[in-house]
Amino acid sequence: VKLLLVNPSTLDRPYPVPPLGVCRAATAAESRAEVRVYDAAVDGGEGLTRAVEEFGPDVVGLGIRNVDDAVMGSGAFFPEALRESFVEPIREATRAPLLLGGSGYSIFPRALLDYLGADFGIPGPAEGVLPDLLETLALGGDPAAVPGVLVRGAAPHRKRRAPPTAIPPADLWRWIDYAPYRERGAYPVQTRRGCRKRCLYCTYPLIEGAPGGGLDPGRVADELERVAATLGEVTVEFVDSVFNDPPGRAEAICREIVRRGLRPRLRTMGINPAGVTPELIELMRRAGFGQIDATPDSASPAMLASLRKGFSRRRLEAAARALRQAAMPTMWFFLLGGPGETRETLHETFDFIDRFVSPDDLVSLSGGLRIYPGTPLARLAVADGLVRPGDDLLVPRFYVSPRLGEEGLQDEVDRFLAGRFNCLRASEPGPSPEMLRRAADERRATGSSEPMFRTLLRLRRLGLR
Ligand code: B12
Repeated sequence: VKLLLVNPSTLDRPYPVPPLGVCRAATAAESRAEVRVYDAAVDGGEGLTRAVEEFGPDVVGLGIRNVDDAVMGSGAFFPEALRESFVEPIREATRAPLLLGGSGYSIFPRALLDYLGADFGIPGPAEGVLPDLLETLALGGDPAAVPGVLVRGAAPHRKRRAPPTAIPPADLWRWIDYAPYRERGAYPVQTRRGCRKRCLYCTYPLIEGAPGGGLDPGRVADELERVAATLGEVTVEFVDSVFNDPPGRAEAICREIVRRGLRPRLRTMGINPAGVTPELIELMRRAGFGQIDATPDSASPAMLASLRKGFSRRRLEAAARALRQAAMPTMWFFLLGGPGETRETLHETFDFIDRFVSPDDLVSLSGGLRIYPGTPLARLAVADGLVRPGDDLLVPRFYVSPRLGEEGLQDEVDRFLAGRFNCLRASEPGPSPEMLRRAADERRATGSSEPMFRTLLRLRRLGLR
C-alpha cells in the first residue's frame, strides 16, 4: 500500500511549526506501507498535485493541526481554505480514499469528516490504529471494522484503541525538509503524552488520551544528540502538555542533559507554575533554557478555581518570585473572561502583573476562551445560553463571562494596556518584517544572546511595530 501524508499548514505565527504529528504518523505507518510526506510549508502548496500524481498513493492522509487560531475576533477558520486548496485538488488528482488525523482533527472528528467530505479519520494518536487500517485496506477489508477508525456516515466504535506506550522518535528529517523551520521555528520533541490536569476549557485530554509514563531521561537526551548531529544547531522545543509534570520529571531530564555535557538551545510552553521552584529554574538554565513560558491563565484566586487550574494565587506568587530572582526571561500568558470573571477578578490579575512581572518580560493577554466540544466549558456555555445545544463548535465560538460582557472585557483590557509596553493582546498582529529585520541587525551588532522577545520589546518601547 502507498500512503501519502500531507501537511497543509503554512501558518507561520508565532513561528512555523514542523509537522511532528504527521511525521510520527509516517513512522507508525512505514512497517505496513510505502510512505511519503508532502509538506506545504516548503512550497506553499504549489507542488501538491504533482506530488499526488507522481507517487500514485492508495491512501492520502491529511494532517489537521490547526482549525483556527483560537483568538477571539480574528475570524480565522482554516477548514475553508483546506477544502479549496487541498481536498479538492487531491480529489481531482486521485481516486484514493482521503484519511484525516491530527490534533485539530481529533477535537472535531465527525464535523470535519463531514465538512471536508473525507472518507475516514483517526481521532487521537495514529500509532496502533493507522497500521491496522493500512493492513485492512491492503487486504481489501472494511475500514469501518477497524477499532479507532471513524468512517463518514457510519456509526462510531465504542472502543478506542489505546496507543502503544513506547513512542519512537520522529526523526523529522527522514520525512521532510527542515529548511522552512530552521530560522524561526523550533524542533519539536514530545517526551510524554497526555495530561493529568483537568483545566475547564482544555482539549488536551481529548487529543492525547490517558497520560503515559513518558520517555526516560536517557531517551530524551539521545534524541537531542541525534537532532544536533543531524541538523546542527537548532532550537529544540518540548511539546508536552505540561513539561514539569509529574513533579521531578523535568528536573531529571535537565540533569541528564547537563550530565552528558550537551549544549542544546531549549524552550517549552508547557510549564505549570505550580511546580516552579528555584531548583527547577536553575536546572533548566543549566540544561539550555534561555527563557520560560509561564501560562497561569489568571492570577485571581476565584478564577484559578473556576478554571480548575489546580494551584493557588500564593503558589503563583512564589513561582513568579523564583523566576525573577533567577532573572529567567519569561513570557506570561493570561486567558481572560472565563466563567465568573468580573471587573474585580480582572483587577486581581492586573495587580499580579504589576507587582510580580518584570517590565522586561512579555505579557500576552487573550480575551475570550475558545469553546471546544466535550469540555466542561462547552457544557457551561450551553447552560449560560451562549451556545445552542448541539452546536458542533467547529466554527469558533468564544466564552466571555456574561457578568462582564465582551465590551466590558475589552474596555478593561484597553485601560490596562495603555502605557504598559511589555503587555500586549494575543490578537495583536505580530512584529512587522521591518521590525524583525531591525531586531536581527541589532542583535548581530551587539552580539546579544538575549531572547528575541526582549529585543522586540525594547524596539516596541521606542515606538516601532
Ligand atoms: C506544542 C503546541 C504548540 C507549540 C508548537 C511548538 C513546536 N515547535 O512544535 C506552539 C506554542 C508554537 C503552538 C502554537 C500554536 N498552536 Co498549538 N499546540 C501545541 C500542542 C500542545 C501539542 C502539539 C504537538 O506537537 N503534539 C505532539 C504530536 C506528536 O501529536 P499530534 O500532532 O497530535 O500528532 C498525533 C495525532 O494527532 C495523530 N496525527 C497527526 N497527524 C496525523 C495525520 C494523519 C493522516 C493521521 C491518521 C493521524 C495524525 O498521530 C500523531 C502521533 O500520535 C497542541 C495541543 C495538543 N495537546 O495536541 C496545541 C494545538 C495544536 N495548538 C493549537 C493552536 C490554536 C495553536 C496556535 C494557532 C495558537 C496561536 N494563536 O498562536 C499556534 C499555531 C502555530 C503554527 N504555526 O501552526 C490548537 C489547535 C486547535 C485549533 N483551535 O485549531 C491545539 C490543538 C491546542 C488547543 N487549543 O486545543 N502550539
